[in-house]
Amino acid sequence: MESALTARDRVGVQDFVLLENYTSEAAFIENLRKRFKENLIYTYIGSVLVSVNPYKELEIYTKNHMERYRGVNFYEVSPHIYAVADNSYRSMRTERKDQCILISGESGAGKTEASKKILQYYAVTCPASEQVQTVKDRLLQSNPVLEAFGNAKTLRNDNSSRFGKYMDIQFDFKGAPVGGHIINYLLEKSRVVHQNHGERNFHIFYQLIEGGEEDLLRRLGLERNPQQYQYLVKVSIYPLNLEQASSARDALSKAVYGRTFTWLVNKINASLAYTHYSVIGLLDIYGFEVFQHNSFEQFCINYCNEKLQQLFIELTLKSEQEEYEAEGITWEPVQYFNNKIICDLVEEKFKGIISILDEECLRPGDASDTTFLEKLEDTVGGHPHFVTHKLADGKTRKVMGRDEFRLLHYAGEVNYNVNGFLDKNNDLLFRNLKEVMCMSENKILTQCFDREELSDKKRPDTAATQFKASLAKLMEILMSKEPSYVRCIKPNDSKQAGRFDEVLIRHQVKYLGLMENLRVRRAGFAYRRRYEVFLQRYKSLCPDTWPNWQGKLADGVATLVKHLGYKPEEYKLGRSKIFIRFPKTLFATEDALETRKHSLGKTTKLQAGWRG
Ligand code: AD9
Ligand code: MG
Repeated sequence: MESALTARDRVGVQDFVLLENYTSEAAFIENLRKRFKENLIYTYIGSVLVSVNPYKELEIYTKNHMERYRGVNFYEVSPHIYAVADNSYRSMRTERKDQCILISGESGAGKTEASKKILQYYAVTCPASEQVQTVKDRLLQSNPVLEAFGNAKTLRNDNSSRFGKYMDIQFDFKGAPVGGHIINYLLEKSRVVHQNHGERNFHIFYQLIEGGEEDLLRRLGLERNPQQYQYLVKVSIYPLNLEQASSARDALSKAVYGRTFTWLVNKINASLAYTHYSVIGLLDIYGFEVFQHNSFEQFCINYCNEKLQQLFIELTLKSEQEEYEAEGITWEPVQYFNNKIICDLVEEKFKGIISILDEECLRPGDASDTTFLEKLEDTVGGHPHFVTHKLADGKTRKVMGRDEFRLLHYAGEVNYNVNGFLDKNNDLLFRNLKEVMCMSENKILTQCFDREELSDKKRPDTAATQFKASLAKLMEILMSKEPSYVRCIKPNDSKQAGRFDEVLIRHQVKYLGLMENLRVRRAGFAYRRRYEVFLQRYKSLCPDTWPNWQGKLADGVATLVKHLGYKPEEYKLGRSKIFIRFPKTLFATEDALETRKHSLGKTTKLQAGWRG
């Protein structure tokens, strides 16, 4: 039989906080690699779940697995997306606090799959009446509909979500899912009129043309062959100087598609609306993006990630601090990088990049992408997180283009090319085209293009300002809930099972801020457990606590650790939990338990800690 020590060597630790050398990125990645090789795709950093896309079907999502995680303490079973789902559900029920699960990671890392697994978990394990069953079905079935309209094949992911999604699952007081509500963010409308080489338009077009009934196609005036349509087979996330007519056509197509998508989300919401008691929100949103060529879209996406990182740091630190205070343990301040400075650089009123961009968009005359960049240089040129080709002494930085600015994000540096920023931010549609849409006989179109909009003299908010406002709302929603985090990692760029591309993974560990996360989590104590859980597991190691401790739990734990020879600097006893500073202390105890069980010819019930 394998000892705990060799198991640990082979499959790594199930929680990164148990890494001896927790500040070492190499040790972090080695632990991921060991586990990935054993098909253990999930690992914790405290309560954060790190998930590596296996690119193959694993037998870990069966009904039996769901049952195994139901109502079980987070630490008693091996790390799993179901444990996160179950933990949020139980916190919602017992603490009566709304929850949210934030899923992040780069394209193809497995965010959408993770969110679907969570939804399936609730659909199977939560109580259901006939009416609830209908809602469960609708919640599950909203996915294929939204994926048809909102997902597309890209170079990175054959089923890439081209919109951000926040979904509330609403529960009644019995804990049954009774409704839902979806908010969509920043659909990549430009895909309707242009796709990069090797990518496709939204799935729905091909599904419609290939799968639509003859009668439907005839009514819509469509041919069966996708090759017929320029928008679906265009080959060259063209130079931009298109003629005015075609750019107006494109603007119309984008507006029609974008608004129809929002109409669709509203329809689904109406079908899911129900009076509810508490909610669990799921956020499946684009992760940090750095490409060879980064434009307005990446700027928005990375800004969104800065905001989420800020929230994450604030909430993680806050919850650590609150736990220490609740347990009566002195708080030890943690040094960390506060990325508020970057959020401000982007979003500050008057002085931030979005304000400057808006100013150029609204300025009549010679405003252009170039003048926007010049204004940025004048206004935020001295900012420590902003760089252009211009050096302070008037010379130029050769490695940067003259049409680029670089932001030093918390996750790394990104160069943004300003070409197209003004157009994309303006997102304008000719008034007469709007009028035509309002007069359409198509009911959906007339709902999407409201007549009131035509009489409204006020210029609509720019794309970036709308996005900023929707992010501010999202932050409010998330702040009002108790968060859980799932950080998804893509193991390679070729969508292959079993390939662990270290360079690519190291990048993501950095962009996801995982080392910082671990540092914050490990700043004080590596391990903490409620007294009853700790005592139950290790009581057999001390004659005074075995087979049962009759006194106070805290006294039992104190007796136990004294017997085990814990030194005072190695642990602290709080009100309801023991806090252990170093993993080695815990490992020694765990090994002692393993030895004892072996000598008795048993295996330990809780192998999860070391066996994945
Ligand atoms: V994007 O930002 O929307 O482009 P996601 O959402 O992060 O991206 P997605 O969930 O779509 O990625 O996963 C990409 C593909 O990886 C899926 O289509 C699956 O083929 C594969 N995948 C992801 N997670 C799992 C998993 N847990 N088990 C098996 C998986 N395959
Ligand atoms: Mg996705």
